[in-house]
Amino acid sequence: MKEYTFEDYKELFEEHLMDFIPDVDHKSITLYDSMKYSLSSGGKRIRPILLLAACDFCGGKVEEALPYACAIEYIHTYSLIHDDLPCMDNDELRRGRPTNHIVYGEAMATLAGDGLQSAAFEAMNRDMLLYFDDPDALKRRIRASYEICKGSGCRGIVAGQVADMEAENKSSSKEMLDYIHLTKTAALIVAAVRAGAQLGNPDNELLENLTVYAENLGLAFQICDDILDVEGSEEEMGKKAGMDSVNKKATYPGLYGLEESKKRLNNLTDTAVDALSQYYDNAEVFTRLAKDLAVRGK
Ligand code: GRG
Repeated sequence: MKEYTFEDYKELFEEHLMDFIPDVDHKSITLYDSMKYSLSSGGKRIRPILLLAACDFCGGKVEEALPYACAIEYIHTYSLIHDDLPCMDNDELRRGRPTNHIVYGEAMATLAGDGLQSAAFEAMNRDMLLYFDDPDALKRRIRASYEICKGSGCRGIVAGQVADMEAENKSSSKEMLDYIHLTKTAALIVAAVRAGAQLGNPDNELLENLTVYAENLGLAFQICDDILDVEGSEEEMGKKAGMDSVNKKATYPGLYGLEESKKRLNNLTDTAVDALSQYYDNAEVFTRLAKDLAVRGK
């Protein structure tokens, strides 16, 4: 059986990135081009890598998780396109390139986001249709799809985006800041890990440990993004730095200061790594990702 490294998951994912984007009628080719523009502009692919790794970790078949890995990256990419729109964060740079609406206009960018979101659900449903005569395999896929629907919905990133918008120009409580980070960022990371796990055969303890890992990683991920927005460069982030303070966002450095934010980033990383410590070297992909992230935010 093949042992995958972080790079192997990424390479496999990149090979299949466009597999579940439906062939559109030539008359709608601008929609296709606009979706492809954002998808293929080189994100870090953290969520699909986590999904493939969690499936593998829980004894599932990595190649069979590809429709779900693509679905989560399509949803993530749609959320970035919409987040960058003038009516939201009004950003002009993403993944090191002009944002979708700068290239294709606001209306097309909105529709590219919509198209990516529905392509995600189409990919998962098309896969489930193949397993009607295998109830166990079908159940695993329904569970995985449910995790992704939940993380991307109005208790997940959409709620996070609303809370993030409404917290602009206000002083937020610590509780509110945690809520924003848990929904805006951690929800899709938790969805990636849990969906991948569901495609394998995890026992309750393993699923719980992976969830603790993902929640802590998700919070650490957002704190790292907040720190880089203050201290990082445009080149490092692929987007304009300093925008949180321009937009008067609720952020960790804003509420706790940089030093405290870095401490919290380290504590969250330790908690994430500890959650999987009993699995030793087998959890290397997960622990390396968490540790590399903490280094980025240092
Ligand atoms: C539902 C419109 C809508 C938005 C949801 C995801 C989101 C909320 C907003 C996007 C902006 C943002 C700062 C989100 C926080 C999560 C985050 C740090 C996203 C960037 O993810 P990376 O670093 O990006 O994985 P790449 O480009 O590498 O894929």
